[in-house]
Amino acid sequence: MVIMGSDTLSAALADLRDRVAATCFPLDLPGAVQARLARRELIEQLDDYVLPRLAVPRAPLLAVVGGSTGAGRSTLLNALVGRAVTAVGSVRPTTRVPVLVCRSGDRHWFAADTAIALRLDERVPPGLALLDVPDIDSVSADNRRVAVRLLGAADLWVFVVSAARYADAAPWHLLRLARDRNTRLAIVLSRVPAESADPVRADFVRLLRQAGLGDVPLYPIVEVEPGAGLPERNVVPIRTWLAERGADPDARAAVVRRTLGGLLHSLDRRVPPLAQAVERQYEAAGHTRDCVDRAYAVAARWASRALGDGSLLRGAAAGRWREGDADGAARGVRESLDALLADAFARGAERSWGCAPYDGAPRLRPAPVVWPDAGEPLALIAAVGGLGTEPGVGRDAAGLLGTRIGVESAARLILGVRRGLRAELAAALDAERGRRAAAVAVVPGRADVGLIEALDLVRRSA
Ligand SMILES: Nc1nc2c(ncn2[C@@H]2O[C@H](COP(=O)(O)OP(=O)(O)O)[C@@H](O)[C@H]2O)c(=O)[nH]1
Ligand SMILES: [Mg+2]
Repeated sequence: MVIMGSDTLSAALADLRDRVAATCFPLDLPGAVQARLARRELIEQLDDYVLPRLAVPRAPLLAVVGGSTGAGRSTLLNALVGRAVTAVGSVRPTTRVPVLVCRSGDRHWFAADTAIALRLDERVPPGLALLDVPDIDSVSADNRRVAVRLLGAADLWVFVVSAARYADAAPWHLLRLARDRNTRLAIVLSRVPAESADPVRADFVRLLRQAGLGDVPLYPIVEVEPGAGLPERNVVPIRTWLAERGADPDARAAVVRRTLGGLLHSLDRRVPPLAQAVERQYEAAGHTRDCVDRAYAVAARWASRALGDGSLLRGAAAGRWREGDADGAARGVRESLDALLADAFARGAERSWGCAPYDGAPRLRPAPVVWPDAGEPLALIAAVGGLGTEPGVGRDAAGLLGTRIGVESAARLILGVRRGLRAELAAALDAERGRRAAAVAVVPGRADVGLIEALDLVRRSA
């Protein structure tokens, strides 16, 4: 039961809407595409229909005249009003800008919107506003989208299907949607050839029953000569059906209750899968983060050990040192540091391969790093040589530096350079870890979303 104008319900729905808007499904997991679509539809319906309708329960009923290209929607709308308020055309798509027709006294209910042309006419039945929308099967995707959105914003639908094309898929998809949402609906079978009116109608009714729409009011309109107006005997019943719906506040409230109730009811079906999709994203993001964190932590530990065990002083650096070329040896150390970092990157990449499949590939090569050496090649050489505790090049360099600037100053300098090297290594690996996990950083936490709690609140308020 929908309590019209209930502030609690409006507040609960606004909260649900914001929570739905806060979801995102950036990871290409199974079901993510559907979740993105369902999210958008839900937000649009809440924004376009449910929330505005609850805010102004006494506004006129919005009746949309929808249907496929050339079905004769605009022709029908003009016949309903009794005047050419909207363009009829054989060039498709005929209805580009939606046209809203209402009585002048009802104009204030409709916000000025440049995307909709407003026509005032006192012949519109009281309590109603009629809306001519683009074709649901328009060649233009934008038009199709506008049409479906406007159908979603309406209290009731007059859905026009032409006798020539009633078997097409496009109208049935929307008719089933209306059925599932319990939208108040009348169906017009237009342009029925007079000579085959009975079999065409019978076949259409059979399809309606099959689609679970057997009890929807059906209004056939016979095909007329080009330029001739639609027969009043066909139009009057449609006008009457509409007029009855808008006639008085109770009748209007009944329509709104039904359409709004149908939409609210559909939330029970639509919100839980969204919550599950959020959960799947959350779990996948957590798994990715853990795996990437572990991979780069292992790589960082390995690099840190290699930095201090003298292994960087083997090879080219040692050779140049033995030739008495300290600057050359320091250059060799820097080359070894580059190789060490590249190796650490490769280790991190290897361990995290496949655990962040939604992100870009891991980088095997780090960006170039400027290694600290405090302007003193001896300090750099000693810093990667274990502070003189191991025999060899590093110890020699530390000893030489000690005799030059004093043992204490040398130790301080070497320690500082070593700290700097460690920090550079850690920062480079950490940046790569962050880059690898960046794609999942936007996935909201499970508790932040609270869709089911918000849905429960809507249920309790409705
Ligand atoms: N001969 C004939 N033409 C019609 C009939 N109904 C609509 N049309 C024409 O079909 C074309 C499309 O009609 P329109 O109302 O613009 O269709 P819409 O695209 O659904 O709005 C126009 O040229 C109309 O004049 C009819 O009963 N007989
Ligand atoms: Mg039209």
